[in-house]
Amino acid sequence: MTNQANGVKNRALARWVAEAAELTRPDRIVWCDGSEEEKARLTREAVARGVLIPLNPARRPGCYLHRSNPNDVARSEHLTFICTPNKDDAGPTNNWAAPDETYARLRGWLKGSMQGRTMYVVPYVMGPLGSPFAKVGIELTDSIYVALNMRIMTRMGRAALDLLGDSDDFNRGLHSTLDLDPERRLICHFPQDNAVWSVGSGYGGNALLSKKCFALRIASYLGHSEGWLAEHMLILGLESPRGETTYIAAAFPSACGKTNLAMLLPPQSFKGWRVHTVGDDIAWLRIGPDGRLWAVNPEAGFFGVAPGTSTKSNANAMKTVEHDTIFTNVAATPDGDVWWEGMGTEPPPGLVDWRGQPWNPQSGQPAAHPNSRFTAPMTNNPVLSPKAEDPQGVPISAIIFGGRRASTVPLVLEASDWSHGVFFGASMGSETTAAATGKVGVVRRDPMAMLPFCGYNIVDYFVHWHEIAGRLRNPPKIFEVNWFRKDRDGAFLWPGYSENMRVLKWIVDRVEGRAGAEPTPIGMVPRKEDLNLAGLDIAPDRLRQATSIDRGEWLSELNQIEEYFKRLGADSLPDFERRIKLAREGLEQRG
Ligand code: GTP
Ligand code: SPV
Ligand code: MN
Repeated sequence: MTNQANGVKNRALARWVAEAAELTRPDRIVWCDGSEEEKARLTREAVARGVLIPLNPARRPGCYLHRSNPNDVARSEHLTFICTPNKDDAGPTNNWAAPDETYARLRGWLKGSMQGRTMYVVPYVMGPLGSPFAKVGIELTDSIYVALNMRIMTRMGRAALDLLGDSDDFNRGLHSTLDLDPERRLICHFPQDNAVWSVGSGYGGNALLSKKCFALRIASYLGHSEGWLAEHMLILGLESPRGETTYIAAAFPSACGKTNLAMLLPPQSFKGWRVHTVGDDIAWLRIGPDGRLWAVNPEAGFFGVAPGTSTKSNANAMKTVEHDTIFTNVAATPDGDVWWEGMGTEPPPGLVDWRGQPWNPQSGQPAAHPNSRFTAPMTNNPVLSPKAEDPQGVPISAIIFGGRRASTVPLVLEASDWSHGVFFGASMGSETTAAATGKVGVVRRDPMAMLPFCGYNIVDYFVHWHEIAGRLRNPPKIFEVNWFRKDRDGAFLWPGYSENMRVLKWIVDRVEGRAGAEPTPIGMVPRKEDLNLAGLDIAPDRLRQATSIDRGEWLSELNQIEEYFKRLGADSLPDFERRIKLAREGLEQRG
């Protein structure tokens, strides 16, 4: 076995890599340094092995296409485990398995799993370099695709080893694709060891261990004990024509619009307003010395949903993926470009589908997989915030929770205070999407969009959210939104995308005390005159449907929320009980 440890001095790291190699028996160990030379070398090798397909350099310079195994195209929530010594620490929403047994089982699968393969040692930093938020992870992987994606998604290489020094405080991620057999696929978290072992999958959140595994599941556990929050949130800065920027964090479940909102291009009528992206998927939030909530985006790239992305819906994302992007499971055109449903162009003849087969438009099958994705460096984004690399992060003035709900939830609601906002987040529901394997379009409760990502007991998580308030002198206002309400024919009532700017503006105006609102039993809502609707083409009746609160729907919603909290054992949290009671009484009085 060759092992270019490059004079790595960290003994804890050297020992751990040696142990993993002893178990998995790779032919070679390659320590990634993050250099351009290394990128070129790994890319050449990936192309030679057919892992990456070069796209037409005239149309997509520096871009490649990857096709996953068709059985491995989304996160596998049923195969994801939190392995704490006590089952109760994983709580009622997580799959749990005992750590000792799980390590033993995985060791069995990993024995010799890298024979004939290369082990890449991928050191990375989550959070801006020099930030008090920053944390180091090391992923050992036998996937060259993972190594190349990690180079885009994180601050990868030398910088991480420099930051680590001789400390043993780093996330230990061990990843092996084995033979991609779903029967031998498990994503296991050991928060007490700051470790993740992921086997049998090469896809996204299952395999890029920096992302959902470390920056959400393990980080939320660390945040619980250290007094901060790791959340499934975008972060954006909204700049007014006067040049004042307000920072907003928003939690929506997977494939429910975070990337789109984070890169929003305001409509024509909003002259002088600009959105700046700080992050599109994950936020680490801490209480600053000023008593405000400060946020950083721990990532360095976007792993975004391709379908539905067009010049019309998200022009900034289209620009972001023009160069130096890895596409996964999209369709390929005969001239070496990419295509997906909702791109806004007709599918060209001779299209090859995400499996690599000629696509038949009559087949009724999509050409791109519904969870096909792009991996692009955040610096490609034309509206990247100048604060994206700020070690201190940005001060958050508003938090938005949102889901994908065909009915019930109105366009926007404002909470009366922090604890009401925690109730919004804890009780939210959303229709399932293609981002995880399983049925699509079923409403499930997804507290704070963290159901698949909270690395500890969800009831403790709710309490943690409540306790944060005690240390905030200037808490953000909290809102709930729903871009996805539908009419009887199944068409979206609200045009969404750029037009969501109108809701963002109301939110900023509420933060500044400039706009009005009307109280309802569910929350505060804008009256028609409180929203800037200039230049918006929407029938008054449709707007009314999008913003209305239906008594019957909400009484049934409250029953479902109450039942869910009971199932979790969260019904005894005094504030939740009171919120449900108050809302019910209010609705009943409305008659
Ligand atoms: P993850 O990366 O899985 O966490 O997803 P995300 O929350 O970043 O979702 P994204 O912005 O990629 O959007 C997912 C899908 O929702 C895409 O197909 C979008 O086109 C669609 N979408 C986003 N915003 C809107 C909206 O305002 N209205 C409607 N109707 N669809 C939207
Ligand atoms: C999500 O599913 O929320 C994602 C994509 O952002 S993945 O990296 O696969 O988790
Ligand atoms: Mn996500």
